[in-house]
Amino acid sequence: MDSSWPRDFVWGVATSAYQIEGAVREDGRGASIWDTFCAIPETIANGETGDVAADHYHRMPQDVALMRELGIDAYRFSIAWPRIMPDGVGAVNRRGLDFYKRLLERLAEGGIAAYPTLYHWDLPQALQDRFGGWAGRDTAEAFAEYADVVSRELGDGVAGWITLNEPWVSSWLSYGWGSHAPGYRSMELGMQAAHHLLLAHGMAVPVLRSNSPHARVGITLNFSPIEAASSDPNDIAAARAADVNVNLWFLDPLYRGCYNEVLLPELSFAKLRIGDDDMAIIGSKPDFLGVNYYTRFLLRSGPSRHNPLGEYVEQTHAERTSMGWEVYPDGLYDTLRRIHERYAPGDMLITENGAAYADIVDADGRIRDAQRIAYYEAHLAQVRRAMTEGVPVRGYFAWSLLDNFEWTEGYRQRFGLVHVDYETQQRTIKDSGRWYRDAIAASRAATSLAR
Ligand code: IFM
Repeated sequence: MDSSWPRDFVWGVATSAYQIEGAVREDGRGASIWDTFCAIPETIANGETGDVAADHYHRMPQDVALMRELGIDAYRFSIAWPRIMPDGVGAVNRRGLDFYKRLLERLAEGGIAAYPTLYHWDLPQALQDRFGGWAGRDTAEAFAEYADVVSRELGDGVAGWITLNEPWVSSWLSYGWGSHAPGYRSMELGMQAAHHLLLAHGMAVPVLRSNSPHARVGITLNFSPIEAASSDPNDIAAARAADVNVNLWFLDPLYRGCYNEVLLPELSFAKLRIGDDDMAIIGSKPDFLGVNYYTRFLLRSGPSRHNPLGEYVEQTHAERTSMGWEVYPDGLYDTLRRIHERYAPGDMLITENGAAYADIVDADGRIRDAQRIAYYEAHLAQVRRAMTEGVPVRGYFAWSLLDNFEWTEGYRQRFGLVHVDYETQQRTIKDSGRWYRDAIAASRAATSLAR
């Protein structure tokens, strides 16, 4: 890998609470919508849940030690809202806060900068029951209250706050397609949930800035180039609408103060409830934009059982990860250029990028995951290419530190740089983890030589 990275480039790893913590009924944590969703039969592969996950809640010191072994600069994790406020609003659970205080202390001891995400999809069930979750405006108000509590208590130890992770997933996919918790299937609700998530972000930004003045504040969005599967005008139109929905829906209000006028068929802005000041609240610019990138999609128009935008078709002969996602590193470069040219958001962080493969533990205990190394090498080369052309990417967080609960895919998809044996909870650094460690070390050595 090219080792000429800027001296202050941030090398990190990322995780999220529900995917690794487990301990869902411990120390006063309330229920989340993912606990409820996982309990619905045939929703999650093999009927799995996040009840135990990678048991990080009990193994946090060991996991921070692993981060130190990898030599990372920064750790992106998420805070479980139901641990802090079991009812979503009101009473604060000290034991939940203490867990994250201990985590921040360990990170500080190891010289690792903390990048907590406030919302990575585990909404307190109480807010779903009371307000309809993100379909209700009150959930945005509740989020601002939660952001206030957390940033007052933890703000000193944080380098960068991320308000939301991939709001496209927690709105359109969760309320529109029904694929994620809470599992609703109404595109109107998806649009309303998306708006309330943006509003929640906008309300939280000034709160975080005031309680945690040394930290930077950002938001993380997911991006995937979406191309028409053929030159058929219907496919082209479907891909255009899907591209706006997936890639631009959140950027337009954040950086231009309005929604994109290209809507999905059968939706109308007339049905969207927007308060008078909402767009101004949403438009208070974040300090950085978090970019999550994995793959691209080819879309054919027409009905699909799983996807209201059309039907995703496979690119023939393409290399794929075990998620079935095409390995398409150029898409990361294209995405970064496009965002930079269209919105000029300033600093960007790659807050997730990585690949799931069916890892094999060899007889000697090693995991020789050469494909994952190749994935990282190819994608980092595209990040570097974009940077060389002036796109201000300031850091990169590999997804993920550990194998973890991959939502509806359960534990069968392994994204970690570190292998987790779920029977014993034993951690083993994969070859990709060693490669990442060496790549970080090489980039540091190159910059110190250049000084
Ligand atoms: O595991 C997820 C993560 O929670 C959000 N971004 C995509 C990852 C891989 O699917």
